[in-house]
Amino acid sequence: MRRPTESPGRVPGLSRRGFLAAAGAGLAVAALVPASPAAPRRRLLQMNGYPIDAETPLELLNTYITPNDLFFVRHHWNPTPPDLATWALKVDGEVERPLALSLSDLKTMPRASATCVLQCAGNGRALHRPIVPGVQWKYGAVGNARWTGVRVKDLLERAGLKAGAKHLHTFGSDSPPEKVPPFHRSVELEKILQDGIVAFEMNGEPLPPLHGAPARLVVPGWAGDHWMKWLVRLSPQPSPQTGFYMDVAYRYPKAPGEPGVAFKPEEMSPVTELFVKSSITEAPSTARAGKPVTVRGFAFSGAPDVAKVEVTDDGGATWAPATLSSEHDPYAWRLWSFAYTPKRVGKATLYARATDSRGNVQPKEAVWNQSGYLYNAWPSVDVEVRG
Ligand SMILES: Nc1nc2c(c(=O)[nH]1)N[C@H]1C(S)=C(S)[C@@H](COP(=O)(O)O)O[C@H]1N2
Ligand SMILES: [Mo]
Repeated sequence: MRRPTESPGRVPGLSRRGFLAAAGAGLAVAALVPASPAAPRRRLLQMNGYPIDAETPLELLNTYITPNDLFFVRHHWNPTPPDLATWALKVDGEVERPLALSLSDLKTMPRASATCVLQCAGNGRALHRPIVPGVQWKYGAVGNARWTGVRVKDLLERAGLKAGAKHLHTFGSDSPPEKVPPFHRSVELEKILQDGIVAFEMNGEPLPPLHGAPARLVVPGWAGDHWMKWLVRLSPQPSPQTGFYMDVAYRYPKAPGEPGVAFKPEEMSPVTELFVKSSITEAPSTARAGKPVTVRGFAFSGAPDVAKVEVTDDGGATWAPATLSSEHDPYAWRLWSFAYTPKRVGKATLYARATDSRGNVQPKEAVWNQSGYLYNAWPSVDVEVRG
């Protein structure tokens, strides 16, 4: 195939680097180069690396479905959403028939939905000690939503997935400021063929721009960095994607180490499944001895279900089971409540812990790591018990 010799111009939704990658991957150059020089894209130029990052107040995460307008937002840089009029999802790489599907094409395919948790790998980073750099998420970089679209499996079958493919490379339309590496990622095909959805609806509404309109990847049970927003291209390949967001970021220690001592690259593997975790969203600050009060929260895991949530008021010597609400779906969170009757006057510290359907138990301490990923220590609240 002819390699472009001059600047390809600015193609909506495709950076020059993305263009070269696409050209290298066998897309027709003619289809990508506009006939006449394209006008510069009408958008602001980002001057530094500060993105849009916003978490949900913990006490508002008290419903099974997190409303769209309260759902946390995590962008690596200012979004440059695709032009909805010309948007197409390209499927190329290890396939027999490369595709370019419009939103209406996608909507003619069989629908699939999943109600599940989206949590940023860095949720709880602010709670690690010693402190680690990065967005100082506390509790609310997580939400539970109903995602609707088409199965990745159906898309890849339509394109004629070849046997040699093992990793799905994913690309969004956002592009970083100068000299910053692009947010290019890949997901293991085995996982994405089982559970992956290209979603164009969130909680029954068209996917909002902040959450990746017109379509994003949904990877139930896996951390948010896999959930590519503003999707423009899927490319099955034999090897994982390379680059900063694969080789340096989103890596977690294989075994715990000394807090504050950075792990070496070979001591870490990619972040994939979420860890079992409960959070407390509601608890009284005061109570009376002998009178029950209600403590509430949610719990989820990278396993499809939560088996139980327990509460202790003696530092973990004894645990009592919380009541799980009846609403649940694979990889969704489970709301729980606990009627606590304090016995003694004084300060009571309550801790919660969840156990998932594979028997993983939420640990008292999270594993410190220099990126502050997957914090999941027991949450606690203090209650002042009066006589
Ligand atoms: N294109 C693109 N997709 C992206 C990101 C991004 O910066 N660009 N951030 C990822 C990260 S790290 C997370 S946690 C989720 C956050 O999704 P939300 O903003 O819908 O909550 O999107 C993921 N998908
Ligand atoms: Mo994230």
